[in-house]
Amino acid sequence: MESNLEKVLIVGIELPDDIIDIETSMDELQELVKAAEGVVVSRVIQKREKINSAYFIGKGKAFEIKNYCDELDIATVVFNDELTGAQIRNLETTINRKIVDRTNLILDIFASRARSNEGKLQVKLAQLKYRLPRLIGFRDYLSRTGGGIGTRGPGEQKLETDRRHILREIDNIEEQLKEVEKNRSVKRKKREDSSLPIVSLVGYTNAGKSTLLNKLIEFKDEKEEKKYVYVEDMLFATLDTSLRRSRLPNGQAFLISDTVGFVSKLPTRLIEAFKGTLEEVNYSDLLIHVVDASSKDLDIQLNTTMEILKDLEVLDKPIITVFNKMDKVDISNLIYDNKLVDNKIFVSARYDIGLDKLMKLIEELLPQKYKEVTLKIPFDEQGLVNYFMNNYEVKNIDYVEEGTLLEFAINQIDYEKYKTYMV
Ligand SMILES: Nc1nc2c(ncn2[C@@H]2O[C@H](COP(=O)(O)OP(=O)(O)OP(=O)(O)O)[C@@H](O)[C@H]2O)c(=O)[nH]1
Ligand SMILES: [Mg+2]
Repeated sequence: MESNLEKVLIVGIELPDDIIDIETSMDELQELVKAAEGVVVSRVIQKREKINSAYFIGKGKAFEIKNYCDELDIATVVFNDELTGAQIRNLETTINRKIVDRTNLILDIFASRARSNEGKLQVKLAQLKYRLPRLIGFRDYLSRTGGGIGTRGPGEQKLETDRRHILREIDNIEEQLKEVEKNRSVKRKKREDSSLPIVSLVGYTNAGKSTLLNKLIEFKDEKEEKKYVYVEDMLFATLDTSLRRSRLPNGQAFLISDTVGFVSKLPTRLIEAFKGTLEEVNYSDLLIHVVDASSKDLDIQLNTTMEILKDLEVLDKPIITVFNKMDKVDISNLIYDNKLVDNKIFVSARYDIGLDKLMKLIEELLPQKYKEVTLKIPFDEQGLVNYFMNNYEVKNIDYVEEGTLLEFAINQIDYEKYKTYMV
């Protein structure tokens, strides 16, 4: 298999005002290359005062890199930051290899992973918008290199390089996305009617969000079917939003959503494009911010997620910060900025540590306004009895002449709807 992987050299520059340690950032870039089905053969880091506007790195360094590529038989050079069209073209001419920047790499991964129609449209839109100002740098290598990293489109479509065509495509996709958006609001409306609270999992990619979702739906009744989501030790395993049902210890049913993970230097264009998918987060009642506690750069992970949440304007919602993978680290060794953390809890999703406590915390923090009621449901409305039995912890059930008496704590929305049944 190894021989099928595209051989890649990664290049980064270290600047005086870097927030992220360059080695850490390059490690992550290496993981991204892996996720794009490439293999990193070597890495080059250049320390600079500022970016070279023509070559990104120094021109001399570019020649050096060309030599490495010849020696090591490398096809593709991936840069740790976003490049301009001119930089791509100059680097390509000098190094004589395919040049891919971090943004394009991420777009490429998303392109090959997107499954839903909406996801594909979102990625395609982001790709076209990325390409538009860089066409000079792109035309050549698309024809020369024959595919691979940086050239993939969603659903195996070859990416267009003609300017007018791209502009038309952008309009076209934006129209289609509006249509999809409309349909989604319909679905959301339906969900609102069902009045179940929504809890959203958010956080850095590979933190364990999907693993946690799979564990939290275990709390459902035995008889209900559990639809597990995809888990993989790889960046961006999840792209599409999934929604599942679970149940709190108090019996209250709720919906839990899993969505795309974040990464540092995530292209803003991509966040823009994914705002539709991430909008789910806007409609949730509680956020669970999952962090990989064993990561070397906890603060970067915490910060990246918090910045994006701020961008999505959802910081007013209650947040539980879940430090996951505690099976790998000692609590006393954790170093992080407490200002980035709310309602923290330490768990291991994989080894079932702390999950009962987490459920209790969700129950506590999920804003819910309940009222103790007794409803009398006429016998010809058995469906309603089933609904309450399925969604609430019914404390008492009694049969009288005119119907079924149910005693339980009802939520605000259902209360308004069914208060005529109150006795
Ligand atoms: N050791 C350990 N590994 C875990 C734990 N939870 C998840 N993992 C592993 O971490 C990797 C990533 O897990 P996922 O659940 O796919 O992570 P995610 O946050 O959904 O990632 P993306 O979908 O890529 O954003 C998998 O290999 C999991 O098995 C844990 O508690 N302990
Ligand atoms: Mg996932």
